[in-house]
Amino acid sequence: MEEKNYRPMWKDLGLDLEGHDQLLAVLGKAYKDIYLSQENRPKAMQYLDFVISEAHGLRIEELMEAKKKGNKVVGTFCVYVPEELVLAVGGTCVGLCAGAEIGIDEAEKVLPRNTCALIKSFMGFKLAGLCPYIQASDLVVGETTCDGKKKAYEILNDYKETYVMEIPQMKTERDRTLWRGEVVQFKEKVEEISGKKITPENLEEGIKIANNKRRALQRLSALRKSTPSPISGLDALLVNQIAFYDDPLRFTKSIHALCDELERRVKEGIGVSRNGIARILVSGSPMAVPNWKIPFIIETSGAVVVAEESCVGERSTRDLVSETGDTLDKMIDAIVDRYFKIDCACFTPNKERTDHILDLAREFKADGVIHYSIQFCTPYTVEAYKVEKVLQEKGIPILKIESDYGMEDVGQLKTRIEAFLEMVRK
Ligand code: BJ8
Repeated sequence: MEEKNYRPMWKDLGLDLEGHDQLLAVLGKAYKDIYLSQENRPKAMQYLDFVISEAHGLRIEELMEAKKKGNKVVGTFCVYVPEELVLAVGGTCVGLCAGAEIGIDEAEKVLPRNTCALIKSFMGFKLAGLCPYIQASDLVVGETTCDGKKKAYEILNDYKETYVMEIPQMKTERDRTLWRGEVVQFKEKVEEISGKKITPENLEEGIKIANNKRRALQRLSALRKSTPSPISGLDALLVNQIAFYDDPLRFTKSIHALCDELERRVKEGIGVSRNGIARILVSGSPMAVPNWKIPFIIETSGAVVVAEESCVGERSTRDLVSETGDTLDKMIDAIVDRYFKIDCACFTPNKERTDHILDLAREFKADGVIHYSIQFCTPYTVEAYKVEKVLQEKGIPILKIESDYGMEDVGQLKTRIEAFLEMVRK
């Protein structure tokens, strides 16, 4: 099939064409080396291969078509942004590029060097003109989670207007009231940019679409409890990453098709790994596309990742919005409650998260936990102490690692992870 020429579209979006070509070449090679080299992948992963290959092409074209019809694109960096409200007005929520070491020189002109890689990455993508999603966004939404993001949004705002939602840091009734106010204000913002009113009818629809996507991801997650796991951690991570930018209806259908295949595999005892291989729960900072480094190292060291306690994973999919509300107010309350359960390390105290890690380790029969913090991510790096303590009390082996998006530490990480797996297997 002849390759489509998206260059005119990228030019219209204001991308740096030369830098963008280089980015796609690097990503294509990394994908081939990391993903396509895996053995015994489910056939249904071909859909995900296609989506990733068209992440900057066909998907952007679809968004531009939707925009022509008056539907808005809302770019986000955090799972706190309630996508139901955007879906209610026929809009699309997209996760913005933040997972590659890109435009670092540009980013470091405006940010300290010792800033977390995720923040440097989204700044770098914007400043170097390499993220078509931010260029296509009608609204970019930041949030007051960690200090690094919060302050970086002030700078990002100089280059792309950034609307910031205030996320409370505790979970008292007072904090819930604040959060409800933020959700209502965001609803008004969405109405303003779209020129459409959010009604009980269209919000009900938005809630269903988002919940159905989560249900499909929950089904996938549950299948990974089987021994042997019918899918690799790398592939499951990819599914969770793509959930942030693919068309939600098409994505949901495709993930159910993948789950049908995985169910057949489970029945037949077919897995991506052999029985007896170490099962690892990865916990910590989110891994945005194309941050595949840690699961790649784990899975090429003789183990399989069975779950991710992370925003690109279980944390963003485990809770649904209650569908029982019959008035706008009740629906907003249901949204507020659902998002308020998110146990990001930015919260204090955050016992829910450590409890949840224990539950996951048990449910997924994990032999050990690898706690991953992006270097300079204070919330997750500091909270790792509590996570380690709780797991050690229960006799669950844990390895704490910190890393950025560079490849310089791969050898060192591999040595540490192999030693950990060796210990876990004994
Ligand atoms: S709800 S995890 S998506 S904030 S890695 S930028 S925390 S210094 S990404 Fe997150 Fe929302 Fe929380 Fe989830 Fe800061 Fe840490 Fe960097 Fe982070």
